[in-house]
Amino acid sequence: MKKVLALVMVVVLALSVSALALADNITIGYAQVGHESDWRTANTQNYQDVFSTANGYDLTFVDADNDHAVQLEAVRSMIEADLDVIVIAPIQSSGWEVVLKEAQDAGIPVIIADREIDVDPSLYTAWVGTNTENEGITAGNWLAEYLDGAEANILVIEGSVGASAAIGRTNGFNSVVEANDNMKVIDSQSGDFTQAGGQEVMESFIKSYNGHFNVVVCQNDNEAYGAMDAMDAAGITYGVGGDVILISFDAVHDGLQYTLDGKINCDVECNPIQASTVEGVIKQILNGEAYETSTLVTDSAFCAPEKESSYAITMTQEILDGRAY
Ligand code: GZL
Repeated sequence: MKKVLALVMVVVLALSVSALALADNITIGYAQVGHESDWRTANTQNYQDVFSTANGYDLTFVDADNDHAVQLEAVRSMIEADLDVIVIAPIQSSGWEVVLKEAQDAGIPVIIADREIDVDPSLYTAWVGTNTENEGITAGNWLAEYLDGAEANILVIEGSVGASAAIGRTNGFNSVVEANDNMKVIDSQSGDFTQAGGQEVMESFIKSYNGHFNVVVCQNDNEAYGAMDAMDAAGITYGVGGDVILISFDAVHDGLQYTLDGKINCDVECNPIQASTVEGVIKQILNGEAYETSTLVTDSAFCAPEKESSYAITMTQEILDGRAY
């Protein structure tokens, strides 16, 4: 009987200690875009690693499955729960004014992460993300240099409609196309940042333009994997020595493996490992310290080991082996 009592006492003590620990943990909400790509998977894992209970956080994570209405609802439930901080990776750049005002009225700091939104910056506390317009410019500059004046009929498989990452890459890339008379975008459609979407759009492009295009730009690696499947099925060669130049974005592991293998000619990086940067800003905000309202996560670009470039790093096995994601 005494042993049972002692065991019960130990369990009660352990539960109360863990409850106290949780009571001291910072409560964070992360309203995530979804699970549409390898990039997103790496970004989610990074947040779960950094904002762990062991690190002093109580993370409320919601995967909004690329549905803006679901994401708004998730943010509202985080406001209702009176979390210490809310982080949002916005699926789309519009439709945020009302819910951000609700968070502000509730006195909850909001950090916009990864992508951007079209609201007055006074409606949120801080932003941490990448410059996707610059990524588009890098892709365009790499292509212009690689073409060296040769004619380019370009097909673009865009990211999710309304996502700032798609808008930015499109605007950046097109600004370079407009400055180069030998480059022309003959069509662009959204592949929704997914492999299935990339394959579906590429199949449609092949039906419409087979034999009349020599460049395909995919706005993320998963779309590129789908486009490769579609071109393989149609007997269209791509990459180094192929009929089609293939450009991608994200530079996740498999995308860089394809770049090293010469299947992808150029892969422009977009770094998903952002959680520690967000954590630093959160700590400053909660401690009442000065903080940056806008923090850029830097990225690079990689090209196949065929031709040196001033806009991209030539891929090597060593670079691939050293990648975090
Ligand atoms: C970019 C990020 C994009 C990635 C895609 O910052 O928002 O969303 O490029 C992901 O892979 O789906």
